[in-house]
Amino acid sequence: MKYLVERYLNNPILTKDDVPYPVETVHNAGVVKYKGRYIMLFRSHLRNGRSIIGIAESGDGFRFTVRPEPFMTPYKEGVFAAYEEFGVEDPRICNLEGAYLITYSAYSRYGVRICLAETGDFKSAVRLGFITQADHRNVVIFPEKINGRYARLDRPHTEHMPWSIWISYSLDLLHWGDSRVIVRPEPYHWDGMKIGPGATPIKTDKGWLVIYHGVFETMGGAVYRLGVALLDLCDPSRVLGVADDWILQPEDPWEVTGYVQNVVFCCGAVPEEDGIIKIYWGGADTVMCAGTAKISDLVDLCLNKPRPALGI
Ligand code: BMA
Repeated sequence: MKYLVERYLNNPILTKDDVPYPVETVHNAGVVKYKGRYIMLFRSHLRNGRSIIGIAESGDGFRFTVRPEPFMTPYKEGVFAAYEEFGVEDPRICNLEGAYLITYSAYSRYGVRICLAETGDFKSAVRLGFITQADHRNVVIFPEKINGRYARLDRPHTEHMPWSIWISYSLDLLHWGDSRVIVRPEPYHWDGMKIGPGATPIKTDKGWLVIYHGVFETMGGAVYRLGVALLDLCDPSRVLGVADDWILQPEDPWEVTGYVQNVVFCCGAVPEEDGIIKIYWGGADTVMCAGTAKISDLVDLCLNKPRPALGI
């Protein structure tokens, strides 16, 4: 059966061999258009197993050139050093009011939390602060204020319910609250074990399109797939539809085997003016891949073939 996401013929688009400094993987990248070019912030494992963030550029969104130096490495001083000593991972980029905001996972002996950084030129980034406590991952910020407030999706961990997608609001991007859960994993479904926001939400005429990852546990280990949900434009805590079908699963050899087998994991997507979206995903936590889809097809899937958002 044909999927709604068409894989780029020359996948993988970026591997460790394209990186001019020693790394073991290239994956889970945020991507954004900046001055007519595509900027990719990608995660790489070093040989000690900890991660850093590199930067690559492209004119067409598929053929990327990696810059000679990493973009972000764990901070060495002060409060940032304490909370990212084990590495920086899975960056998302949001163009908001002319600034480029980067949210990434900071790992340390105290757990994983999300740090907010900002850049205006992609030459360097300034860390603004941690915007979650420990045990949060996958923060994506909406690219505009909604009803006077900034909004974000994230995925706290908890032992008491399956790991779900939450929404929170802020007046200053640093202090967040009014949080509520909006989408839970669906029991015995492809996303039954846990879910998390992927790319920065995409504004469409029918709602905010959210690409998320969902995980299913098998006897052979966890399988990471991608799915879509649609949120109300004026009140994104209102879920208009979560598609029952996944839109992408590990199938290519570099998605099925690698550093972690059976993983497609999305941190970035770029909507184009012609109604096509470029979707980027890490394959098996090892390489970067890309594909395209019609935005209207993804929106229709959410609306026409929904599954319950919060279950019973
Ligand atoms: C998640 C995160 C991702 C990773 C995925 C698959 O928990 O660690 O960064 O891509 O697992 O290993």
